[in-house]
Amino acid sequence: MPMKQFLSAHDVDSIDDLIDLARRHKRKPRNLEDLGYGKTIINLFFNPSLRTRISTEKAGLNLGFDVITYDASGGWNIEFETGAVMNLDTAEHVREAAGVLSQYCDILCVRSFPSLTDKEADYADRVMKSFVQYATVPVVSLESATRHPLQSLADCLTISEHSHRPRPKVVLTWAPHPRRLPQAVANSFAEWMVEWDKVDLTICNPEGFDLAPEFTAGAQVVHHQAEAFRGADFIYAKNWSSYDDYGATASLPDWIIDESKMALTNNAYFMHCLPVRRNVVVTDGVIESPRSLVLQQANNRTWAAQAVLGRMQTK
Ligand code: AN0
Ligand code: CP
Repeated sequence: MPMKQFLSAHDVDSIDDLIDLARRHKRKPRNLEDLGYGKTIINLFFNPSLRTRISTEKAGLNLGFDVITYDASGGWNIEFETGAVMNLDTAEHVREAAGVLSQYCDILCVRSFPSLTDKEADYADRVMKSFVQYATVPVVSLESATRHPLQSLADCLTISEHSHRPRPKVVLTWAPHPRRLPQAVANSFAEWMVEWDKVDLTICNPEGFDLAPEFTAGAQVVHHQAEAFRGADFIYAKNWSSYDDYGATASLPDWIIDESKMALTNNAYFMHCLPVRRNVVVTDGVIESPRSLVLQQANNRTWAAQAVLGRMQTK
C-alpha cells in the first residue's frame, strides 16, 4: 500500500514487506530507476547528518527522482505558534515554509532534533507534525524529536540478514556519551522491534534512564548489563539522555561496551547507528571485531530509504 507519511512504525502496513522490498533494492539498486522520473524529493535538515543525508539522496537517485537537499542546520528560525506576533527572532512561519517547499517537490523529507529542554514540545513532535500539517506533499521523517524510523527499518533489515534462529534475543543497551543526546534512536528501535515481533527485546539502562513508557511496552526492561547481556544474539548500543529528568545525562563510564561484556553473550553481533564515540561508547576491539555490524547498518540505510521513498504516495 502507498504511504501518505512515514513518521513511525505505525505508518507501515507490514514491516516484513518493507524489509523484502529493501532486500530487492539491495540486490538490484536500479531496478526501478524510472519510478521517480520527473519528480522531486526535497531533504530539509535542521540538524547535521552524514548517513541519513547521503543514503537518502542515493536512494532517491536510484529511483530516478531529482533530489534537492537544503541544509538549514546553520539556523533557520521558523515560527510554529499559531497566531504568533512575529516581531522577535522568527523570520518565517511553518505554514509558509511548508507551503512553499510543497510547491517545489513531490516528497518532503525532514530532520529535526529535540530541544531536550521542552519535553512537551519535543514529545508532541512539533516540528515534524507541523510540516505534516501544512505540507501538501507526503512527509518522510529523517529523524524527529522522538523517532528515527529510517534507521530502525535499516536495523530490522540488518537483524533479519544476521538472524540464525527464531526470535533472537536483542538487547538495546544504554552506553556512555559526553554529550546529552536525543532518545529518538532508542525509542524508535524499541518501537520497531516490538511492532515487527520477530525478536525478543530487552532494554538495559541505568536507573533514571527508562525510555518513555509508550516505547517500552512489549519489551523487558532491566538495569544491569551483566543480566541483560547473558544469552544475547544482538547488542545494540546507544546513548540517550534522561526522559524522566528530561535531557539530563550521567557520567557512567562503566557502561562502555567492551570485550568482557560481549563475552557474556551468545557470540552476539554488535550494532550501533553511528556516529559513535570510540572507547567511550564501545571499545576499538568490539567495534572492529568480525561481529560488528555497524558498516552493514550504514549500508542498509540506502535500501531502507529506497523502500520507503518508492512507497510514498506521490501525485
Ligand atoms: C544523534 C542522536 O543521538 O540522535 C544522531 C544519531 C543518528 N547522535 C549524535 O548527535 C551523536
Ligand atoms: N545514523 C544516522 O542517522 O546518522 P547521521 O546523523 O549521520 O544521519
